[in-house]
Amino acid sequence: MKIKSISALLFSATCVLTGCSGGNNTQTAEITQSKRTQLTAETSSLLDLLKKIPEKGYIVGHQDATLYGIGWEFEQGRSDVKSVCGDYPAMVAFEIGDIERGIDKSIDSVPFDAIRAEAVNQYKRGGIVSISWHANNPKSGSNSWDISAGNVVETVLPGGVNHELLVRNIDVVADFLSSIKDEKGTKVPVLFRPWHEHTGSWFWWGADHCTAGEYKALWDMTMSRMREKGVDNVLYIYSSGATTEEKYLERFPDKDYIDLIGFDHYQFKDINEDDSYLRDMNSNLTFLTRLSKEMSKPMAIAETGYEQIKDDKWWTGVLAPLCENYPISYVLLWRNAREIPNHYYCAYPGHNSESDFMEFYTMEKTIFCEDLNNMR
Ligand code: BMA
Repeated sequence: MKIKSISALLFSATCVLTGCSGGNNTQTAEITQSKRTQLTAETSSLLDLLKKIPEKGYIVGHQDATLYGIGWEFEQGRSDVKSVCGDYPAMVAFEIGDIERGIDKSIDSVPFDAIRAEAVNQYKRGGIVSISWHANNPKSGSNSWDISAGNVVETVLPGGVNHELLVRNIDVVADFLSSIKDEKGTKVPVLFRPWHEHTGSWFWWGADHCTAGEYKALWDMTMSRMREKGVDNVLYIYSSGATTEEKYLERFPDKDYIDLIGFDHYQFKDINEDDSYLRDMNSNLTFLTRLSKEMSKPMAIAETGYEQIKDDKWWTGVLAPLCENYPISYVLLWRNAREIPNHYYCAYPGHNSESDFMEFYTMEKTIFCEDLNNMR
């Protein structure tokens, strides 16, 4: 049991989408509803919760936390985070790349049925679920990192030769998101993060491979499909790579589509030799803090980590000070791959940073699953 003094917060489920921000709420809600499906009550409450989180601290999330970890996979109830500190991450995130191929397993060799089941388990234990989609390249048929086919985005927009194919792929994603339900039939609210890291150019939807207008149109077609499919249990995250405010805003889609704003960024080198991680994080978090207030949208570090965590005090020495300085709702740590040597981002039993992770866990501001339940 974690010793923390989190008092209960009252979370109102009355605000729908942008409705909590003051100003002309009625008008905002009308505009929003014309472009979005009305959210389920649970999904609307989740957005309200995410808005209030920074008053108490920040949620700690881990990619694929309950599916596999270092030296294990698919063991009911297991998670590297839990093995270290005794509790689950308050957010468990999943990846559905390859779902559009109509096959059983994801790009990371995880059965989609297991993703659905673990998303439901996370919801039932009072946690939050996030999903990313490394969409395959519809022009080449290869994966999202295939940037050899030139401008693919223009070919998937209405009138383009690959339009029907991407529509079909989005429909598959929409059906999967809608299918995540508990035993009572309640749809599990999901934070969905498509078309991410687009300010970089490593994905076919990245900055060098399409214009800002085409990127925004990609969101238009995605959202119009989601609406036509009646997807009502999803909040959408706009998440760039580390960038400038100007570039962040240049490709920002219609604001009514976006519920949370964030960015993805990783540490690659020892902070004492190269402090660019800290500088990039601070500059991105600074402009996001301003945008978050202006847009009334919660903000997040949507992916981060230091592969292998080659710093025994990284949790309390690097990550926590960054997260505490800005009103983020959550930070998501990338996966502890069981199939790629040394591709891990979270402490596990026996890792050098284990005791520091434990300290991180007991910090006042970090919110794990039990903390989140105490706040509801
Ligand atoms: C990347 C790596 C890959 C993985 C992909 C999607 O960052 O972890 O191994 O396939 O994410 O989860």
